[in-house]
Amino acid sequence: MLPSTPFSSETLFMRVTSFAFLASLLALLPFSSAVSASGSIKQPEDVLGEDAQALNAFQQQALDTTFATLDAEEERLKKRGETASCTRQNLEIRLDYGSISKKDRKAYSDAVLCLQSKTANTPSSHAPGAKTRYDDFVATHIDQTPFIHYSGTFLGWHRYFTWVYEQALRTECDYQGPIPYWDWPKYANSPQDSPIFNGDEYSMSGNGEYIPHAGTVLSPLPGAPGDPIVLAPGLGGGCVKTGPFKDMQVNLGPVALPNATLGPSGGLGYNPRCLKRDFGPGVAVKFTNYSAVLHIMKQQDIASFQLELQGAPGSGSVGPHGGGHYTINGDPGGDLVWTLWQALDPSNRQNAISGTNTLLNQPPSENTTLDTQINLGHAGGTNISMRDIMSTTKCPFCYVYL
Ligand SMILES: [Cu+2]
Repeated sequence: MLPSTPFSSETLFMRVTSFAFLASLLALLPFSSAVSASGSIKQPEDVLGEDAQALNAFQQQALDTTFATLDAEEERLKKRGETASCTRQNLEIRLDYGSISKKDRKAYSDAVLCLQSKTANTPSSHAPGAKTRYDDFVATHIDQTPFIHYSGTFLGWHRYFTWVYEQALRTECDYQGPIPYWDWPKYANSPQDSPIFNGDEYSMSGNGEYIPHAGTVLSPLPGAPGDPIVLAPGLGGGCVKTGPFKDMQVNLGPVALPNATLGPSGGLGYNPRCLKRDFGPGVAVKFTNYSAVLHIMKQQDIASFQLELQGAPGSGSVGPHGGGHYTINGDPGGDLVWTLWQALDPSNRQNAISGTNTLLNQPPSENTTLDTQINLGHAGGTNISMRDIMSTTKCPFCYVYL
């Protein structure tokens, strides 16, 4: 249950073979524990049941609170003769990919293909590899990676990034259906069989072709404690040959891929190749299962919430965000869990921010505040302050996750 985005990383252990793809997934991700690529690993049934229910209860509570807040605000403005801009009537509902119709799934991937067919706004002097509108988003993510991960802007930036990407799908490529997200834990046992990744014409394409390979070893972040994290190999590894993105050409990167060299111009150069994927239950089952996501939801302050989401350096965990990354080799985001978490205690959490403006505060930088400005470069959007992106039901946003 988390939205996802396109991106990259550098110092991060995130390895992003297919940033490209991520963007499309802007709204999806899950996982949990394992070792081989056998596909037989399961979350323990009893634990799954209990934790899934607890997570469900959180989600219901969050929704109730959000609706009550919306209604109260509408009432308040009405008394003053004003009209609320975000109400139950125009609220956008983001849905699990498997819950939207096949027609909408197809329309969604068509819209992503459409973005990939339009010319980039990014000047080639800035990122020679950015050829398409889709690449604009990937390039921005590569560019800003040192400031938007393990930083105070992490959650807000990815929320805005996801939203602007969706606006592009709607306004530039005429997508009219609901915005889908990837329900991480729901498909953690077997992401390759999920409606998102099963490779049929309604999916976001399937796994890469199977190439026997070892797992990925992630070195600790620079300056961070701990041993390398070993990720189980997935069931793919080669080029994606099924579904809507079977002929997709990835232009940018790679960035911070453990077993590959950095792409030209720091990942911003032109480096055309096929879209590769390597997912399987190993990583997903370990890091995006119901227990893992519930663990995040139980964090009481924003610092621990976002740290656990990304995986605390030295903890041996990549967190659900990292698990989603490694499951799809893309950016899973985390807006869904953040949105839920905020709604569980709005008075304390709505405007809570923790961290500085650089990755793990390297180099040292100022604390992120509500006044901190973010932007998405050539991807789109405007300069916007953190203050204006803290709520998903205040302008410019008006959405919830179901
Ligand atoms: Cu990211």
